Amino acid sequence: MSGFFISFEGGEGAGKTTQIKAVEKFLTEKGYSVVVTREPGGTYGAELVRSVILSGGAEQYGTAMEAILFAAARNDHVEGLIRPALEQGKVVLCDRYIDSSRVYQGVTGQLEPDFMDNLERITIDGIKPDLTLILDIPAEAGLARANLRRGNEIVDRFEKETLSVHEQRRQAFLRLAEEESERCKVVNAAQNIDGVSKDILAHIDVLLASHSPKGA
Ligand code: T5A
Repeated sequence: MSGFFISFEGGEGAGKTTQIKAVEKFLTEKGYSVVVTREPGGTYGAELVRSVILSGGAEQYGTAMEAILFAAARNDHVEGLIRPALEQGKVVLCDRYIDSSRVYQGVTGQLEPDFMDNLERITIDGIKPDLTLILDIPAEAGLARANLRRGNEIVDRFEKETLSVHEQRRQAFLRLAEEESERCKVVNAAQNIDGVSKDILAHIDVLLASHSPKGA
């Protein structure tokens, strides 16, 4: 692998999509070849699975089935887009990845750690992010942003859950960051957009200093 892989994680409305655009601009201006993608989704098949999951179409089959669907979408995404891009020396910026499954399905979905670990291992087959930026914001503030952005559109499968569930997810992301502190960096996402970007770019500068992909 000669490229590198950055994932963006956090609760609803934390600002991941907004910040990915800023990072894409920053890296492109430096001459990197950048691929921006998202989960669930990113490939044709995974986008189909995305619409089934986020519409709530799989909820009736239970959390384990949803986790398997996320994994199926992720495997298609890894093999169809992420791994080939990394092999070509590109930088992949992904809006959510394994940590969202760990938190949403594993922690608040209450699935067995062994089940989640095995599913993840088989699904990603070694493709782990070099850097994961966890955008941290109180759940209420993130949901308020997500509500503003959504306007009249219907609230999705996961956004509709209670404030307490969203706050548990926030705490779970923070625990993950402690457990994998080399890979995961927490950024205060409650600041204004420029403040968040500044903190994110500081982490990316550290990554760039230690990693120079082919074709950059
Ligand atoms: N999921 C996903 C799982 O359960 N398991 C998994 O394995 C995976 C991969 C995906 C859902 O699926 C779940 C998690 C999610 O519930 P999604 O539509 O992709 O659904 O949802 P999110 O990733 O949560 O996307 P959001 O759009 O809600 O949040 P973002 O991308 O974090 O926020 P963004 O950038 O769109 O910003 C939201 C609004 O806030 C403003 C923006 O302009 C925008 O209007 N904003 C700010 N305002 C003030 N200050 C700032 N610093 C701001 N930054 C952004």
